[in-house]
Amino acid sequence: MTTRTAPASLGVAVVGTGKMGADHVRRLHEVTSGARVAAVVDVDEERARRAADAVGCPSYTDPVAALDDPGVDAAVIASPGPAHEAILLEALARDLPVLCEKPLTPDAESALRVVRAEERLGRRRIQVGFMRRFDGEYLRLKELLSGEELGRPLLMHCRHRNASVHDYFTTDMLITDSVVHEMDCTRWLLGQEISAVTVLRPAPSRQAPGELGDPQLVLFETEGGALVDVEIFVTCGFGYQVQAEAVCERGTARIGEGHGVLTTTAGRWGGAVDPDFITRFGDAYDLQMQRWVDAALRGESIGPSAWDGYAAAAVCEAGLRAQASGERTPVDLVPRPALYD
Ligand code: ISE
Repeated sequence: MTTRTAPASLGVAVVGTGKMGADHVRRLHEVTSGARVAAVVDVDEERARRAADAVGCPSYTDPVAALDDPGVDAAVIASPGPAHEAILLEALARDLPVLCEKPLTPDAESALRVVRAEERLGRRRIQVGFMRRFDGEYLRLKELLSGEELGRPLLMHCRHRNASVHDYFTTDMLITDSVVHEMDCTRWLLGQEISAVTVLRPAPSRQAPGELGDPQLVLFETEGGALVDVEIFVTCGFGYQVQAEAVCERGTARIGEGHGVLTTTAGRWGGAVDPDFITRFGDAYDLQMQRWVDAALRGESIGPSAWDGYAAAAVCEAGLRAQASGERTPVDLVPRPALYD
């Protein structure tokens, strides 16, 4: 196993050049300081070359070859979830800092293998791309819930709406691709593990394509006795909305109301709804990347860890069972290793 010292400027291999990967290449090239895109990887050779040419770096179809490029000090993983484990293990074997888009891996068993590999390395190298933890409103909510003013959080009401989804989006993905963010936010905001999940399904919207069971209502119970409900509606049609209201002993706090510019004209008043997560969480993605680069340059790791990725995967598994059975389903979690305390 290699042990590395941090470089002066971080050479980043971006693995995967789909929607998120391409946006991260742009971000690293144009927005982030202290880093440069040192390699671009995609199984589609032509797509990799196009993305690499735009920033003037080598392109690869094999992630392992990219990690061995002498200019590469770190990796951003934005390839499909099933490809993550192999790349994460290779990165850990080279002691490389990684920012990995969610999911860490598609299931709890493989996520735990990644956690164990990081434990063997003896230090945290992986940050998971739960970008909401870098959003200004979420950060303010976290600060409020960690303070004394509002008292203990009792309930949280969340709404997560997407205008539309791709044809390949399945009913499972409402849980694993979308509600996974509320799983992470619940654990982070309340500082508690989720102990059980229940999923209720109304008659689907007639706007939902094919067999997609959209919307759904998901209920989390936490180990400290709080209840969190999540409306997930991925074909709402009107835009992208992510809202949360924490109900505490002495008050409430709401975020995601989207009070931007309000216009009044032609007998109406109103504002704009974000089209998608790239715009709604644009600043959060930028801050997440900058903080990851800064930490990597200091030889440190911050933010959501491999343990958080594993815990989210375990809650997703319970969520999928709950979705299929309609029953309250306990979450099965191994004890948290000391590395993540
Ligand atoms: C997407 O993959 C994301 O991560 C977005 O944040 C989420 O809102 C969306 O529902 C997912 O499909």
